[in-house]
Amino acid sequence: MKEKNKILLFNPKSANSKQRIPNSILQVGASVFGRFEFVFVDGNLERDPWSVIESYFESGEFSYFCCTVMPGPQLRQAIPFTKRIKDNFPDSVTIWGGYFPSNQYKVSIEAYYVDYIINGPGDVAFPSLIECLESKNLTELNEIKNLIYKDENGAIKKTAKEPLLDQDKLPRLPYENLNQFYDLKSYLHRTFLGKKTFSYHSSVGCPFTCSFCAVVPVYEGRWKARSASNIYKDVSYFKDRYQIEAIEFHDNNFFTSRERVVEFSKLILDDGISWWGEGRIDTINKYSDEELKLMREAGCKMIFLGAETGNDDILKQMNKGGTQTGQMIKDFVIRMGKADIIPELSFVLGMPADTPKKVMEQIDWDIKFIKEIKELNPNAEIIIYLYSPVATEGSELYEQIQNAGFSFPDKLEDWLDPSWENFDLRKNPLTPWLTPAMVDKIQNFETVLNGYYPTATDFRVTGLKRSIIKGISNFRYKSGFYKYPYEIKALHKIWKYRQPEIEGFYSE
Ligand code: B12
Ligand code: SF4
Repeated sequence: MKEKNKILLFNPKSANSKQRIPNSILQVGASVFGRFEFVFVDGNLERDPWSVIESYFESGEFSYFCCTVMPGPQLRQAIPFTKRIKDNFPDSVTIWGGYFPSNQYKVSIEAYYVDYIINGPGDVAFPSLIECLESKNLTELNEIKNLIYKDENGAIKKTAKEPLLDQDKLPRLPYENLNQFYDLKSYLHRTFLGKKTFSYHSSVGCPFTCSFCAVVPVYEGRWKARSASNIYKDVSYFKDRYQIEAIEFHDNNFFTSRERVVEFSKLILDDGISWWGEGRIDTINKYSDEELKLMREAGCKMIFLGAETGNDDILKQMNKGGTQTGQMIKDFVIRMGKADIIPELSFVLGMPADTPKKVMEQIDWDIKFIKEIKELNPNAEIIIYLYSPVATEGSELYEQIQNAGFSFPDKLEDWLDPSWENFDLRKNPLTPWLTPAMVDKIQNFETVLNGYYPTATDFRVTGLKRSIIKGISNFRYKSGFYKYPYEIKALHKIWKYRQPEIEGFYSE
């Protein structure tokens, strides 16, 4: 009889083009490499992933359907496929991991078709769970850290969190193994940074506890990183084997340790590789001008930064920790201009306030601030999100949003509703304090802004097209008349203006 303990690791579709290496399932694969047999199915590269999954399970060799889940579009495959597995192969075990089930764990584990959730890092939790299930000794489940499950009485159990592991001691990602399923070259795309861009995740968590951020409930202000020399080893492997020209670092906060960034910059200085990462303004503002210069010479072309707002009171309310102020954002974009590194600033508009008038005033204030930033550094890229609350229970902001009448769906399938998907994309808030007029104002301003300042990183809108859009948006931008910007929208549509806030990072 065939052994029936194989594992299927599934990455639901999250991108229509420029698919990235599915680091989440790759790292989960690393954790069981050599111990259990596993296969990868990448929804980003399969035309019909369900038929691939089904044929694996029909072979009778698979027991474990394991799925990584981010909020938003990934749910479109994660939910129905997991349900079908449970319905069609009732003996199978379904395991979810990633930010969605870690944060929305109640609604996820309540679904009859999700058996287990790995809450945060799965490097030890996942192999321990499989071993426990294989040994059929379920009494030991509660000793596995980072696990969420229902006990025999149907009560939800959330086990203790494991301390973050030494990232240098984790097993190497099984790239060659993934390559047997999907040619690694299909993950190395042309971006603003270079012809073949490699995606890498070099640290876990974040030392800050911003009240609106999904990383906080999972990592609780902890951060641990791979050393610069270890990152460089992997980069060199991809440079030698695949001639990569660029890297996008997927860390929540790549620049947390200045020493690590400086050391990495020195290592990669002569490789001619461009790179991008996410950081905090108040952290990077502590870097010296020489260090910024070194980073730029070493290939750091652009940094994504959560500016959120220039209003110091709201910054406090967001509990960003650290020392960021509106003035610091202004000083910082000037420094970045001098260092020739593009600051990509994300703003969150539409925070709750006591009265609708105050909400609107704050929106107007933020719009004015963003315009000032653009004047100080026209190359600064601006990304505007509508505030979508994350349930960081216990925070003041969480109480405020609950009091304002907001709540998440109480059934997993309800997350498939288009309005919730848009909520995850931070495009259509279901937040009761934002009126349609407010949402329109923010979105219309964004259209006019993108018209007046076409994004520097979009290689599809260049030359004459750029000047035309800019010319047409000029009056609106300067006069503050943002309503009904249909003519700009039409041009963006024709020339396929990208939306970095939906499509992912700068470099789509
Ligand atoms: C790469 C990435 C993407 C890629 C696609 C990734 C893919 N899978 O194909 C793209 C750019 C398409 C993307 C899009 C979006 N993303 Co995204 N993305 C990331 C990013 C930067 C890295 C993910 C990653 O590879 N991590 C590396 C791996 C190793 O870490 P990990 O996923 O945490 O995995 C570990 C554990 O979580 C666990 N685990 C994870 N999955 C599984 C599965 C199983 C079975 C098990 C056992 C364990 C397990 O074990 C792993 C190893 O320890 C994360 C932030 C981050 N740093 O993680 C955001 C992040 C996940 N994305 C996020 C969001 C919101 C989105 C969007 C929905 C919206 C947006 N505005 O960006 C869009 C959706 C658009 C779309 N079309 O789908 C948020 C989620 C927030 C939340 N509320 O939960 C994050 C956390 C960013 C953030 N800080 O806001 N994303
Ligand atoms: S600094 Fe960024 S990643 Fe860290 S908690 Fe704040 S928003 Fe989240």
